[in-house]
Amino acid sequence: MTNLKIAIQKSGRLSEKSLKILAECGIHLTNGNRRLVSLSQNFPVEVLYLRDDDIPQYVNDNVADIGFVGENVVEEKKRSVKVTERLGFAKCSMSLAIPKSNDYHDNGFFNGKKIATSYPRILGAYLSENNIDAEIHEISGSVEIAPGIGLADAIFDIVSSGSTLISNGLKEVEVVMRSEAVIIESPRLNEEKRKILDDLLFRIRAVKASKNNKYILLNAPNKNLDEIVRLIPGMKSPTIMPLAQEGWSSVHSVVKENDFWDIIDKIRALGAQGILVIPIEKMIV
Ligand code: PRT
Ligand code: ZN
Repeated sequence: MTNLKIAIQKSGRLSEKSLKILAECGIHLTNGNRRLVSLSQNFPVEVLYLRDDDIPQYVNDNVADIGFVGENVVEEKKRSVKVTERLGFAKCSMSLAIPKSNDYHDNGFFNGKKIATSYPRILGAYLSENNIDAEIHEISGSVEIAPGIGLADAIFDIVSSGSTLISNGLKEVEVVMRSEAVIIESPRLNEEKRKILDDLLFRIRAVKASKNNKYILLNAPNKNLDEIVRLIPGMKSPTIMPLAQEGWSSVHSVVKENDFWDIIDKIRALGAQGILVIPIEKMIV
């Protein structure tokens, strides 16, 4: 039987969340202790545990069929893999940072400077696009300490909260790219594997949609029903049921998490009461 081989980071920032997505898709893995490979008894996949830097290469070479990895790593490794789905976690920027006491006006600052990074390819592309003549100093870890010990004038690294920069006396001055975890796929999937991937993506999208939406129930005065329904159109249209109390209805619908507070204010102003908001576990649109 064919299994879709999924590469996941063995241990690091992406590991838990990648495994959680599979679990939320109802995929149970045996031997969850991440030795080398886990199999699933209820879905045709097997999981390979790798260093994140190796994932694009393994997917490119068809050792794995798909991989869960940061976009920054995909960009740096430049293999012929395709980004299939964005996963919305491990969000970060790839940024240039300099000692906070330096004046900065524009990226011309970097001309003639030495920049330490673990991402020479992304940085190199940025410098040449911007006609900046700087020296790239490649180091594999603790990039943020390079200016402090006189190894470089600036750094190009991952920034998320920014606290690592602050504690090293640096400031972010240019965001070169934004990144999040993505699924990449091999350029050579056969039909059987493509079908498994499509089934997996169907489940992943249902899980993602459920997280971005909430189920909402409320009581509304009938005189404002039309306006309220316009604000919470739901998936097709809301369910409306009469309340025992004359002149009132119960409205059930789905709202987007991002629009939520804005909508709540508006429907309250239209007289909605007893508003209940409930998380959705899976959502098939
Ligand atoms: O061992 P392996 O090679 O598999 O793992 P790794 O150590 O190379 O990677 P890991 O687990 O640290 O990160 C995996 C991926 O998570 C990265 O490639 C990014 O796509 C993503 N990611 C998201 C981050 C961060 N946020 C992040 N903050 N990766 C690293 N960091 C580092 C950053 O370099 C900084 O030094 O965390 C530090 C703290 O960041 P601040 O700004 O929050 O202080
Ligand atoms: Zn790594």
